Amino acid sequence: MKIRRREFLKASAAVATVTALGCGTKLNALEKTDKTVSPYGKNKGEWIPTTCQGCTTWDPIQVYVQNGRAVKVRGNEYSKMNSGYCCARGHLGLQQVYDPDRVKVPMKRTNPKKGRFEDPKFVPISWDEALNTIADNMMKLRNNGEAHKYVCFRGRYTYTRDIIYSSMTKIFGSSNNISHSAICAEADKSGPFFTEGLWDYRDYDLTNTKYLVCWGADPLRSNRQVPTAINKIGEVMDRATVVAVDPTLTTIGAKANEWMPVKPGEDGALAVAIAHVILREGLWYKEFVGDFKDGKNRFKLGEEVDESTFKGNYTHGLVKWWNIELKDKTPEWAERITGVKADQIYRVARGMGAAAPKVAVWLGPGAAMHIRGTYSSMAIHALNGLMGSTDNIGGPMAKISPPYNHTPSIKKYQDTISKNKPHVKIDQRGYLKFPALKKGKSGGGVVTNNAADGILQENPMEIKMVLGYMNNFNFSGTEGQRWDKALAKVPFTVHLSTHASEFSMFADIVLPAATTTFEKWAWLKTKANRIGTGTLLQPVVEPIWEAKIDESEIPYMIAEKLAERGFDNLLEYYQNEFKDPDTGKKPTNEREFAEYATKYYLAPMWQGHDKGGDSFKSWEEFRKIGVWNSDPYPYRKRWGKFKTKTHQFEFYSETLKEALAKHAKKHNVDVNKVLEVTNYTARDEKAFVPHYEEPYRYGSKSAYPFTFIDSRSKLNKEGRSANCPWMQEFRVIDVGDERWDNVLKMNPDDAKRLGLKNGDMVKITTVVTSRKIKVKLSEGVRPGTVLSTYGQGHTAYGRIASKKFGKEGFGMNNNDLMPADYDRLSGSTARNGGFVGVRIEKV
Ligand SMILES: Nc1nc2c(c(=O)[nH]1)N[C@H]1C(S)=C(S)[C@@H](COP(=O)(O)OP(=O)(O)OC[C@H]3O[C@@H](n4cnc5c(=O)[nH]c(N)nc54)[C@H](O)[C@@H]3O)O[C@H]1N2
Ligand SMILES: Nc1nc2c(c(=O)[nH]1)N[C@H]1C(S)=C(S)[C@@H](COP(=O)(O)OP(=O)(O)OC[C@H]3O[C@@H](n4cnc5c(=O)[nH]c(N)nc54)[C@H](O)[C@@H]3O)O[C@H]1N2
Ligand SMILES: [Mo]
Repeated sequence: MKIRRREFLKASAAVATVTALGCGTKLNALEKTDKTVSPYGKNKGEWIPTTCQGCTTWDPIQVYVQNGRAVKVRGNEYSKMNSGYCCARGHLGLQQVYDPDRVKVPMKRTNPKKGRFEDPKFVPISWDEALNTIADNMMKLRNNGEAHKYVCFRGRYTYTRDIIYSSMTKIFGSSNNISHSAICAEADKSGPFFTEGLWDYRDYDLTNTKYLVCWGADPLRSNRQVPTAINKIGEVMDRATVVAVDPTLTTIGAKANEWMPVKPGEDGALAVAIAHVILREGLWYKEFVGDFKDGKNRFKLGEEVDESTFKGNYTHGLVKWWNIELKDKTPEWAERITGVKADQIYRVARGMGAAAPKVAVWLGPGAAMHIRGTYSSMAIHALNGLMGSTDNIGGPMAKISPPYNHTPSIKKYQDTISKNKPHVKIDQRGYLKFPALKKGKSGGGVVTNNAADGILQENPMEIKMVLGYMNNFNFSGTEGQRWDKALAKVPFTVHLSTHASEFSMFADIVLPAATTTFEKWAWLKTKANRIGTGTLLQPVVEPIWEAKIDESEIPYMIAEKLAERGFDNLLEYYQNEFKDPDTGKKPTNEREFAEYATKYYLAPMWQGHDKGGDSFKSWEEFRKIGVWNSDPYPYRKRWGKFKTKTHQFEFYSETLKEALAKHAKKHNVDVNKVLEVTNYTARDEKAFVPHYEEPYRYGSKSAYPFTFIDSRSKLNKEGRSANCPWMQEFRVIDVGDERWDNVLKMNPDDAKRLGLKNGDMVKITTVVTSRKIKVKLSEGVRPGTVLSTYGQGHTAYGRIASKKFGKEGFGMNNNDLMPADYDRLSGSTARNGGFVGVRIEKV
């Protein structure tokens, strides 16, 4: 392993040729700066604020820049949401921006054949040729009445996203803007929404919590406030009890007072058993939940309770929930299902009750992103309702939004094509099978991963042009093979990317995108520590080679080319609506546009607002600080004002009931029919309360005896860090993982039974396909399960990520093995919850 690494470092330092794209031209991205820059510490430099996008913490950071070169990263000292820290992923950014394998100039495909292992035979072209080709293709669609056959795919993004994603798509004449959100973590939001009307990730009051339950999330590794969690965990451990609910040993699990190694997908059973104990033992937080009118607890094993005896305070439907679901759900029952011991369930439930309301149940996608995930998500989050901890001291809470300008209306710029575009989307959201009930609306959410099937089926329309940015769906979506087929079918695809990733390999044109964080104008909203922030991204270095900003410069340049061809609505919109807020000047080129647009969105932060928190005198001042902090979130802000149907915390979800009824009515069926075609087991009233559903599983237990677990690395920047040597070198910081490799972790007891030892190669098979991978024995996975950390198995991206570019990567991409299916109530792609059965054979 070491030899290979040394060889690589030597090779990449000497000459960086753009072999990644098969272009053959010699371009050395590092040449100029390497000669002029002294090592960090000797030369005077400057700390410039920007924002890390290594994960969804969106950490305000600073980059140390010497002679135009970024050399060091740290947390932004002015940020109150991260306590001035950043994590390991922040540092990896340096190897992304200076990666010799970056796409450096626009590229054109010369091999018309498209396939995963088909060499695109990219050749470099000028920006002018690239943009002319794109504009010609777009105008052809418009002229043929086919503008709606254009689709924009968005992966990771910032809040300047609407410029390319929404406004450009819609003004052009298509409804097809498809985000990555449903391969991310939508089911993590659906539980909080159907209980308390919050379609969002929560903040957690770690400074005051006395009982922290990390459920299918590892806040020290991933989720959305990593630096704060790392910074605070010491004092949390001193003050609070910490519980990890995860079938694998995570970092938080290793530190926790209790590890509940739940069987994958059985979380609902654990949650309702905890709720059962809390109710039977009268441990709920009365001030929030309410109480029996005479103060006498009637929750007795197996007994129905008369609803009229209970009065809810800020909650609705507690007795209904008991009667419909909880009354028989004892810890002993749950032990048989979850594999977690009954006495541990009692202990945790009682501990939570004693700490209430300072209890934070930190729900993550691990417990929610599976085929019946919305109900797990509801059951787990409902515990925050019982504890009265939601929006309360020591608990989970909503956020304060920073002051900002909204995206300007496109109305004035819409011609008849734009106005009359069909309002159906290629991901089939809102179809009977895909309720995707974001914020309670049928088809309100995205079904990202199903867009591949939509394209293949030409339903609801044929797709003739794809523009994707910062996305890599044939790598990041389960059963990505479908994306390969879909993309091979699309006649014209453009990818805005820093690297020749798996998606780029299907593109007709690849445009060199500016690296987020380092080369980009944009902004983000984040939260942690009860502080909402608005945080700036600015170019801390000049773009490498010919890179341009995906969410501002490139759409502007496309708009110019469309205007040359007689369609100037988009350019007019960009120029009239994104003037410099300081001078009122219209942008005259893409660079000005990128800065003005960012200034425009952030103007209230530096021009004045009445939101409390920080204020700045000028744009220049804001650029130096880089982050706006709110005042602390006021506790109990939403009590009595939840955005549910009853404005209460709903243990019986009137909100879900209404949403399901509307979706059913739209399709002339009843709610039970919806539940049947969407693969949930609940019928009738049960569908409206948080409850346990047996996990849906692909592959019988006899043919596929193991359950597959997908987890993420501390060093994953979603799918974007595998080409960084540091990511490969330090992989050992994830429990059981190996450097420069990808291993299948297996419990030693199972390995013994199969006669396997460390390093043996096995064939792993699911209902989709087989792969070969090395086995690693690890006590950190429960017997009966196997685990592979997501992020390896790139066949493209660069010379590090893919061991042999265009051919094979380290180990396997988990998504190749996992069947594409969904938690259809939220539209989410299933990747957790043990829905994939696997067979392991020695090879
Ligand atoms: N099995 C499995 N699958 C997963 C996950 C998992 O845990 N397990 N995680 C899921 C989650 S939570 C998410 S959010 C999605 C993310 O999935 P996607 O939204 O598809 O994002 P990435 O996989 O990070 O790929 C982004 C692509 O953008 C390009 N790129 C990289 N850096 C930049 C840049 O700075 N600018 C631009 N314009 N382009 C860039 C590269 O081509 C890169 O491949 O993946 C999901 N997929
Ligand atoms: N290091 C790092 N941090 C990140 C990202 C990243 O790529 N890298 N990406 C960001 C993004 S986009 C997202 S969406 C978040 C997601 O971040 P998290 O909320 O932390 O989610 P995952 O990292 O996917 O972790 C899922 C956990 O669930 C466990 N799990 C799997 N199946 C089950 C189950 O059935 N029940 C239970 N209880 N647990 C199960 C897995 O073992 C794993 O530990 O992280 C963000 N932060
Ligand atoms: Mo995500």
